[in-house]
Amino acid sequence: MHPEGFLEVITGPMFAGKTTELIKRVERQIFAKRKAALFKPAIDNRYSENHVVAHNGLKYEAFVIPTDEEGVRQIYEITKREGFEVIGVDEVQFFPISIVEALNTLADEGVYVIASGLNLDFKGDPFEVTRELLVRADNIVYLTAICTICGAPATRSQRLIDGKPAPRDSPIILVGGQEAYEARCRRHHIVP
Ligand code: TTP
Ligand code: MG
Ligand code: ZN
Repeated sequence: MHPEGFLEVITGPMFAGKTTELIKRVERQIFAKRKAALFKPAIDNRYSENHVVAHNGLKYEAFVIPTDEEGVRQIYEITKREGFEVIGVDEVQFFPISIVEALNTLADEGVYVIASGLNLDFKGDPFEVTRELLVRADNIVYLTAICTICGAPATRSQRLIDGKPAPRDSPIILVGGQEAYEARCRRHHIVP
């Protein structure tokens, strides 16, 4: 597909289907007989199995990786050691900034790298890792969700604490799903 190496970034707010799009793209490469793997941060325990079965019955490996410098080294070294031609990295915003160089180098070395991650945090400020990947990307897949208030395209992730908008000084990292976040359009995104 991209024998010359390629860096693709899937981004947008929560509930946009980024993970689904990532898996779809990795599985399409499996159908094409590429050796592929998925990496996901250990921080997110919403899914944890170590093997994923693609729809054609073929398996590919899913590695759960710590979100530190050692984890970044692991992604690079596992990819080289196993000779993966295609790798997907989910929730890339949770890894340290060194992942940008690691993934960009893998792409330079011929790997088709697909990274999925949030562009913006709950405040609407950029996640540095995603931003730095986006400017280096060979292709960007920008997805939107649907605003829970008005039904317009949603580009923001609203954090809710006890049903109320989270204040600006709330910590950046808070793993969660529908109990803590909603997709919102710009007009309905509130940061007190
Ligand atoms: P995502 O995979 O982006 O959320 P999702 O699964 O709803 O979206 P998609 O369907 O597009 O895959 O996961 C985002 C994670 O990041 C989730 O655990 C919440 C967390 N998070 C933060 O830690 N800080 C933030 O500011 C925001 C917005 C999310
Ligand atoms: Mg996701
Ligand atoms: Zn709205």
